[in-house]
Amino acid sequence: MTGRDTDRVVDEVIETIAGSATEIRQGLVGRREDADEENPSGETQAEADVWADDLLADRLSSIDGVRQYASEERLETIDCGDDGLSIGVDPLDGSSNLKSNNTMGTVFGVYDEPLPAPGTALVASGWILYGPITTMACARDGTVKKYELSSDERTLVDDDVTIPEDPLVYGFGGRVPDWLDEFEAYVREIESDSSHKLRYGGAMIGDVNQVLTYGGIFAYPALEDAPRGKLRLQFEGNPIAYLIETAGGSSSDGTRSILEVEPDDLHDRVPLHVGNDELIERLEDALE
Ligand code: FBP
Repeated sequence: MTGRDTDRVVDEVIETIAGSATEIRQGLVGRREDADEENPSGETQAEADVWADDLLADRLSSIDGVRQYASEERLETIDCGDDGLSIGVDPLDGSSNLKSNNTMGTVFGVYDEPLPAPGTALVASGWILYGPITTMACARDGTVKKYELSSDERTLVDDDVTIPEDPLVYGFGGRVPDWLDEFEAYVREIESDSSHKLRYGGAMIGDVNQVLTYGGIFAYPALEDAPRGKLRLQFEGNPIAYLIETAGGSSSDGTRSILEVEPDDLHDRVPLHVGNDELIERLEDALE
């Protein structure tokens, strides 16, 4: 694909996801129950997970220049062309928050290789945050932009989002008794700094968006019984790492940037740590 074709397809993907967001938000009403099915990672799906995945699969796979659609909610990729870009999506991140009506998101990555691919193959990534208002953060061409979305408009509210220098918030997933000792010791150090505040909402996008807004660190780490953590590399780890790194922060799987992790399988998991450089450096030192 030429650079110009890539730009056109990325534009269309971003437009399509932005244009679907308010519809997805409204479609959550009446779809908060479990769907009696499991996703490929063995988690129970909500009706809304399956519905949002079908909606995005239809729309994104019909864009000319998209070769593959893949999501956390389906085992196999949808192959729609021999050439072009591949889209990896978590249609509803944090869908266990549906029941309690708390924050959720949609995450996407646009890769210029067939999936599974490493994060170095990303040409764009982003997320929708279904908060009190619907916003979109998007990374491409070395810049992160933030938009507010309404049913028919995408309004640019920040054309160069960077992670604030002084870290303020932290949030860590997984049960504390399941954390590795080295990770727990690191957390205690972060907590002991009185300038840091705990923020954890059970939806990665909500928590990572706090880090992007205020500075700090979010992690869903390796656990005693889950050495690769919980979050999926193609659909969550890579897109989040790409966006946070583009905004001037860092990502790590514990030893290196998440973008350098080579995938073995479409549904691989990865220990995820993202935030200010200094906090990620200290984390890697602590886990050594
Ligand atoms: P889903 O994409 O299946 O919702 O899972 C991801 C997630 O909900 C993250 O958003 C969140 O950080 C994490 O799982 C919460 O997991 P736990 O419920 O184990 O704390």
